[in-house]
Amino acid sequence: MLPKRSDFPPGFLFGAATSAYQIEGHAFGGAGSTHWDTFAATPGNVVRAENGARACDHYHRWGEDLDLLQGGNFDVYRFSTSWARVMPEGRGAVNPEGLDFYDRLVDGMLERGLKPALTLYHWELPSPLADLGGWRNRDIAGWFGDFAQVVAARLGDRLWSAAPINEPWCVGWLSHFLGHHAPGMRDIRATARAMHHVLLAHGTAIGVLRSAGVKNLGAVCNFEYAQPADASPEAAAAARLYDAYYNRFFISGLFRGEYPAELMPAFAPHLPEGWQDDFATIRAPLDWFGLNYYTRKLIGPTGGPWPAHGEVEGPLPKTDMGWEIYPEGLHHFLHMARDYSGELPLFVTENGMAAPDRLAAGTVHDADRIAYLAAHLAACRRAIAEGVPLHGYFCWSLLDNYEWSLGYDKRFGLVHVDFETLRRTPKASYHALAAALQR
Ligand code: IFM
Repeated sequence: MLPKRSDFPPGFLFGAATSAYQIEGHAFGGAGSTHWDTFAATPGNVVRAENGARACDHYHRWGEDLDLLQGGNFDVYRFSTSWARVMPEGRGAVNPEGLDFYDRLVDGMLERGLKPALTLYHWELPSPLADLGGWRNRDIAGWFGDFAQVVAARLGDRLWSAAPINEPWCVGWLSHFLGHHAPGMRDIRATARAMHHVLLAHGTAIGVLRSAGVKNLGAVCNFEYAQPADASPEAAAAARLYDAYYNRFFISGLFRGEYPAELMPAFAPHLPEGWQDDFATIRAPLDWFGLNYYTRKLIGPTGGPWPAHGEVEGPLPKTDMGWEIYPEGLHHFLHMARDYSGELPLFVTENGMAAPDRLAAGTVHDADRIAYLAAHLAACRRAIAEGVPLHGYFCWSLLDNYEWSLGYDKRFGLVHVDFETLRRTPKASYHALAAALQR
């Protein structure tokens, strides 16, 4: 059973989240090439080499999608701008059609009583910037600042909130060390640089947005609970290291101006020269902090080169991603975030599950998703009761969409999308939330 709106403190906000490349349809409206287009076009990277060319065709169906948010009784819509739609080359010329699209979208939210919560960058790096080294190149902080300036000038007066970059860990580690996401690199020097530059770009953009008068600025990081795979000291050390580069690197940089000590022996030699001096920019004051949370991992030692650890399959029920369902992890990270950010308002900016949803007789009975959301909302309520300043919760995601290297198979939506006809069908979870969130 989902808790009701009235079970949360007055003013607590409920939202749903999406991202540009995952839903818009990047073939439309003059958007430039991104590193996801070329990554997907390279065999072996993405299931069936699927890409975001059409996705959910949100570019043309945005009105219907905003109606769904309004009909679901949501307060806030967390969306993102595609850098390559706004600036097809990543620098220089602006695509007026792209900016017009986001302008209409923001006005459409306001007309429906939805608060626009912008993320500037959710992973579709313009290809010409990837050619220059992308996140490995320190200049990206300036390029990103210029992009932030363009978006702020056009949308800034109507945004409810803005965050520069979604999930720095994915931009850095997942994409440059594990190679699972574009640009598909597997190199420790590239990783260390990307992880640092993503924070430098974040801080630069916060400065630009603040000067442009944009209000309510935050950061969004993703967290995964790292549980030792067994009771050995080796497993404890392995989980602690995983926790350091996954869960503490970015939040520690943002709020304490330092990186976790246990990472430094392996990582420091690969960080760009003078990295310590960048914390003045990185620590730009924030108005809120957002946590994306889905699962836990059991971590044990493997031997071999650093970090010499790996995942062990866990015993808990799993989502369609193979991710264990572990709401206690969200409770843990809400407390951890408060330890770093003090009394800053916190938001769960993403939480949800992929399920093997089937459309039958016009409905999707996703009882598993309702149970997942209920368990995680209960973890939120517990943290609030313990004094954690949690101010809102966003479901991932409004729509079934492009799940990156897993293509269109993994359905995270509250609303089912038929990727042939693009027909939207609200699932049982959507209806349950709409009822729970009635004002
Ligand atoms: O789909 C992604 C999203 O782009 C970022 N956070 C996690 C989601 C599920 O994997």
